[in-house]
Amino acid sequence: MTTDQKPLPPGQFETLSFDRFGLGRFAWRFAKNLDTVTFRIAGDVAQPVQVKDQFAALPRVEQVSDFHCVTTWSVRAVHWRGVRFADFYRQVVLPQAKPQDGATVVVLRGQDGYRVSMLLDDLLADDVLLADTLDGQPLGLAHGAPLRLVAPAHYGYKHAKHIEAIEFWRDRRHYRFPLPYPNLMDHPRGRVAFEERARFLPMWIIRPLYRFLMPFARHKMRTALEHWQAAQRKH
Ligand SMILES: Nc1nc2c(c(=O)[nH]1)N[C@H]1C(S)=C(S)[C@@H](COP(=O)(O)O)O[C@H]1N2
Ligand SMILES: [Mo]
Repeated sequence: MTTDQKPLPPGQFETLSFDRFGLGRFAWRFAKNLDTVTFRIAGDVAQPVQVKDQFAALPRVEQVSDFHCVTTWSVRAVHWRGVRFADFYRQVVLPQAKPQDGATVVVLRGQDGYRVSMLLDDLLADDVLLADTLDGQPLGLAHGAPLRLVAPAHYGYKHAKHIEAIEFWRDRRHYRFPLPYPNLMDHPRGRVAFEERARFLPMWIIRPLYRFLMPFARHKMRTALEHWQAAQRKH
């Protein structure tokens, strides 16, 4: 088990509860498949692959890591279980999908329509997981069931939840951060240590702006989750 306990990075404050969070426009879009890990590998690959049993065969790891949202809240010591992205890449993507040379822009898509890009090199780091378990429990709707990305060195918005596709592209043409948030609110890497919160915008605008917007997004996510939970109880 790897443990990763560091002082809070620049511009972050600690929150004690780990809540459902995300872009407001996805609050009311609920993933339908919460139980079965299955997703496509696509993009500039020789052979698109639907992953299912291959995933269950990969080695599993546990990890405790801090979680940092770009809107300035952090949760310490989150306990995940899953598969290292690097193992998935080497044991499934390379031999089965056979990405073309230079297919290093990775786009992760969620069942709710969310999408985000990461650089392949960043995903191959030791602490990047495709996680299906949080605190010993399946992820649930709040935290990205059935499978989500965990990349502790990167802001939370890179941690795609409800993964339904992972694409490997040779360029960024196939990717647009979800509207109405233009690509300038995204950063190709989004590293926490370097405050890569956004491109172009200066930190003295972006930090207070995000901190101001955060409670509205959190409230919207919580209301939607409570609504979804009430509907589940009726069925
Ligand atoms: N599918 C999907 N993944 C997503 C999001 C989303 O709205 N939809 N929001 C991102 C953001 S901004 C954050 S901070 C984290 C929140 O993870 P949590 O809900 O487990 O707290 O999920 C990220 N992944
Ligand atoms: Mo976030």
